Amino acid sequence: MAINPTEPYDDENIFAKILRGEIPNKTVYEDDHVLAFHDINPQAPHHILVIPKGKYVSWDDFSAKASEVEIAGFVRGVGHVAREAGMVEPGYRLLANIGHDGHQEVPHLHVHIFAGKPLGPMLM
Ligand code: IU
Repeated sequence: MAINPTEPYDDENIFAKILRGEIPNKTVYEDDHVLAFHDINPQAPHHILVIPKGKYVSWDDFSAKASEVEIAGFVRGVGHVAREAGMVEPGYRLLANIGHDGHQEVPHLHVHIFAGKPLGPMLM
């Protein structure tokens, strides 16, 4: 079920549990600001999720409330993951779903990285 991006942060959401190490994940990269791991239900040959370590429901509250250091750390983390995975030359797609109409299902901000084949035009 899609979430409301203005709802308070839920400490029991699945990505919060992953960040606390309570649920296993296939980690691709981790630093002080981000955790990147393979999506459990990949929609492309390479499908990685990158999440900030701070408690942000969505792009909405992250962009409004996160510090400059957190924002820079997240943006740099996403770019680092794509570069390290060799995606830059063939190309890749970033996607963030926000709220009900954006079909966001997990209430912790995440950016999807899709790669590994020509992805075609953006789907609606
Ligand atoms: P969305 O942007 O909130 O719709 O995407 C949530 C993603 O989280 C989706 O691609 C799921 O396959 C993925 N995911 C996951 O990787 N591990 C989990 O335990 C759960 C969801 I629940």
